Amino acid sequence: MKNNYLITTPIYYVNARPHLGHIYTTLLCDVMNEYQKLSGKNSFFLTGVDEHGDKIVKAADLENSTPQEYVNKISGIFEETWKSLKISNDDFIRTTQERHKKVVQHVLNKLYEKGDIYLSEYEGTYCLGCERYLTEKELNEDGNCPDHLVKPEIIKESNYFFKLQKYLPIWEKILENNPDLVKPEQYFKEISGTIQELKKLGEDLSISRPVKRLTWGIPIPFDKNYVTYVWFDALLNYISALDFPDGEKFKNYWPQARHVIAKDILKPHGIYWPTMLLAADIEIFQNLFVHGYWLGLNDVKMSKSLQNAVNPVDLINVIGLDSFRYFLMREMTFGSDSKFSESTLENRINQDLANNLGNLIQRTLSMIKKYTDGNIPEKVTNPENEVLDEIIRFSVIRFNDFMNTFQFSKALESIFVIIDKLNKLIEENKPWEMAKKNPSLVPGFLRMLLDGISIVMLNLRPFLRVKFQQYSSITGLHSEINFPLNSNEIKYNVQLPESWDILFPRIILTENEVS
Ligand code: ME8
Repeated sequence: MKNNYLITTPIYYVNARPHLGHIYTTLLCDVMNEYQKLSGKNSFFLTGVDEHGDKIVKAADLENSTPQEYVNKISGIFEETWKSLKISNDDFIRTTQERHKKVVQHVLNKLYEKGDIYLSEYEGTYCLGCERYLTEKELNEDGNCPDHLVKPEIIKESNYFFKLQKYLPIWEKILENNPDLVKPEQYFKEISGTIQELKKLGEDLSISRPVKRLTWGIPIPFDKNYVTYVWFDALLNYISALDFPDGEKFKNYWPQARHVIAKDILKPHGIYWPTMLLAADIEIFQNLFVHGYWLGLNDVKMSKSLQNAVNPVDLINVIGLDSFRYFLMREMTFGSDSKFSESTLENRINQDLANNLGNLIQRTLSMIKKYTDGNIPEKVTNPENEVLDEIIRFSVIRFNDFMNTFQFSKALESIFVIIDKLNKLIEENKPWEMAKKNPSLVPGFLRMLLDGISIVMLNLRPFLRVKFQQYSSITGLHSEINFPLNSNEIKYNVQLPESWDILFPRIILTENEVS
């Protein structure tokens, strides 16, 4: 069981096409999935779409479609996008699927029978964008939702309520005993703070909507006048996709669940979901990993509703998928916000990939071509080698520590320490002069560089899938090596080919190339 790993993205609303924010979270999970697989885990990667709620009905109306026609169309676009980005998800859950509805109704019945759901009246400020009531404290100084920048509606109605208050103290205790459950720490603190606020307010969670206001939802099984509140419905995707309650997937993967979200949906995941799990007698997830926002113009969270979202497909066509993946993973420090601009993208790719890594590879392969006639030299041991081995050993340990906690930016930085050292070794040892003064040392020196590069490329596999394949087909590097890497396993075919394409060309992004 410990060898299993479940990774989930949020299920995205289908009121618009995927934008950079959705793509980021999905790529992040894809990189982790790949990393876990390379580390010998049975990793299951779940993503999907959230198809119910007011927002979807409004979006369908605008297109003169029925909600079902509309969600079929946009869900299809999400699936196609993941295919075109080579995302290796194992399942794609849609909340309109029967398998999902069945589980939502099962859980609702269970909680109702247990007495954890009751009918009551409520009045509050409701943000349609967030699909939840916001407390006064959550509004900005203009009284608007801070994410959607619109005034929430005042809504008063009878609804079914889930006894949130009953489970808050239990959840609080669990958090106290598991300080690593929510990462990074600032979000752990935020959840602890929200628990205190909610306890003070003393309110439970409304989990239904009257059909006279909304029909596009999962019917409440014990009252046909209501449908299920979209968050109560959506959060259950994480177990309905695993065939809860009796499915093998649920038994095998749920105990190893890791959820990845951005901070916009911290409250539903950090408060509603765990209390729902507690009420349903289901084990709490292992971790909740929370990232920040990609910011667009004027440093505002990128989102389709604000019309400031980047269309990444155009960019990817220009710079390639691997470079794009690398940029997103390197640029955003996990947990913090990041600004997206074409100039940062261009600089990052040219600096890190073209100049540092790309040149290192190109120079080393060209020297092997020149000084050993393209034959991969034999390995020798020398003092330089030992220093480099120590740097590699240290960097790789750091890489793995950072990878396991989603700190991909720092993980990549650790690998670039090796790249910098290899570049420095070339500058200091000047193999072109060595070839004149001490030619017998050249092959061993080049082999040392090549092995260093191979370790770099093997570690970068979860980020640079296509480039790694290209590198291993040039060098004949045997690629069936899992994490943790053992440098003794590094083996090559004997000869470099006559020529090869440059792995990391410089990119130029002009106004004309990207719309
Ligand atoms: O909230 N920066 O769906 P959603 C970074 N259906 N990530 C971003 C982002 C940005 N500017 N914008 C969006 C929902 N995201 C619910 C979820 S889960 C049971 C239900 C990413 O379409 C990020 O992962 O609004 C964020 O949490 C998610 O998209 C919200 O997607």
